[in-house]
Amino acid sequence: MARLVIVSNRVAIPGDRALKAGGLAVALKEALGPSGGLWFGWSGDIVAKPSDEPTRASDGRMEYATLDLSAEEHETYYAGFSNATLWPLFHYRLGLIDFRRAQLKGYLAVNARYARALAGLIRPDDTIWVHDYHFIPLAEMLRRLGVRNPIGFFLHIPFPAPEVLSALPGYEQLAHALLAYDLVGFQTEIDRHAFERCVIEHGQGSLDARGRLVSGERRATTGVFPVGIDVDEFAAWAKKGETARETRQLTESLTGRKLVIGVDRLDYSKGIPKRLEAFESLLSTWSEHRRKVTFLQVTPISRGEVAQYKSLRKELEALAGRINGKYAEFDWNPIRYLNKPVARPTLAGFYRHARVGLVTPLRDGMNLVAKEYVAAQDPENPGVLVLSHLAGAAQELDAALLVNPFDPEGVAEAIHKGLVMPTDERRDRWRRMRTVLGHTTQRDWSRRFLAALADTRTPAHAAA
Ligand code: ADQ
Repeated sequence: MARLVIVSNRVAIPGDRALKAGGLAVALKEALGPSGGLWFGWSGDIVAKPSDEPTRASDGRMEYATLDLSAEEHETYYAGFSNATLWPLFHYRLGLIDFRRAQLKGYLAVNARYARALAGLIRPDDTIWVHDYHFIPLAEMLRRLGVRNPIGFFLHIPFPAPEVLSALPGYEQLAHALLAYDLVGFQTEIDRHAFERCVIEHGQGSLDARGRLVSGERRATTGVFPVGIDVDEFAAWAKKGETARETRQLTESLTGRKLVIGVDRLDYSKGIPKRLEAFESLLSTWSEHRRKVTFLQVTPISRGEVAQYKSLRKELEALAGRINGKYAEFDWNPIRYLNKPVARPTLAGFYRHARVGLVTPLRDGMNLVAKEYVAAQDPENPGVLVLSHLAGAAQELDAALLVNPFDPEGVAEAIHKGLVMPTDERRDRWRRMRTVLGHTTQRDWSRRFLAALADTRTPAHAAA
């Protein structure tokens, strides 16, 4: 069987504790799952003189190859261009972009170094699957080094509309670089369409009769592959977690109060300040919930070295403190704000106990927390998902209470509705969402993507 080679910024080497709270790591582990393969990316280490020779490791059928970064590469490629330019740009936050030419140069140089190291590891029958915005130019560089294997790209975050993308200096090259992949996959049709528009409207390519984007020798198929979760596993964790020690401690501490839960990496795309404002608005408008409801927001620190993330952390600490100061009683604190990761099976138990799951990103590729919250519910007594219509997950989970995350009063109204919703309506909404989750599990996601990638190389497809 052909070997699968996965490329992503971070590689979840067994025992690496730094990778606990991230959607991509969770999604990829399953893709490589039983058949194994090679996982290539950054080791997570910053060293004075990084070697161009990858460090190899293996675990059963899984092989790992990682490269270290220099401090300058980490600053320009990772913290700079990837996370202070592409991340805000792709999440429609033009005001947060901090573009520097030196960072773009560093991004291209790291991609080139990765391409050279990876080209040395590739076997003729390998299939290569590249993940996310850190590696947009990788296929173009691999092709220049003579790699002819099928190469697919999946974007876990949104793809911006052309009007937004064009704020990036050199955006044309970036969009064109994606055409060097055989398959470019997106979370939603909105993202796929935005990419197609960028390529066509800015003159980098055109559509052929098979719907592929064509530019010179390049022919890229596009597709929509919403990332899913392992629903049964998560449901089993939640059931078990219901009686786990941490869940018991949590429920005992609530002394009968209803729980509202939010779980996110500390990231400005997740809309956490507006969410806290929404909870404040709930307490001020529906005073009957005071002392009756507790909001638990679990937010592990992420990208702590990037300036915008540092200031967000300060903002949230101040906001949670202010709201608690305003409403807390000697025996009740409205908001419990945690900065540490919680093991996913424990989170599952917490979700199951929460009457409302609050998932209100200002923009999100998919948002796996929304899906996990649904999977974790007790079918007889399910909680209510309040979901931003700007998360990719809203394209599938339309039986949630959909909200606009920029409207704290509207979100407060939805939380109130969730807190008082009759059991029948909760069950009905939950059943509809649970059915949808069953259609796009994590396994389906990788299978569908890899089948579509293989398809791009069949003679029927290759013939224009
Ligand atoms: P993320 O932005 O990291 O992922 P998300 O999809 O919500 O966001 O996934 C987060 C994952 O980390 C979930 O599995 C969650 O359980 C876990 N997690 C979050 N907070 C945690 C905590 N406090 N403790 C432990 N685990 C925690 C990116 C994109 C998303 C896309 C995914 C997958 O930004 O839009 O859904 O990739 O494609």
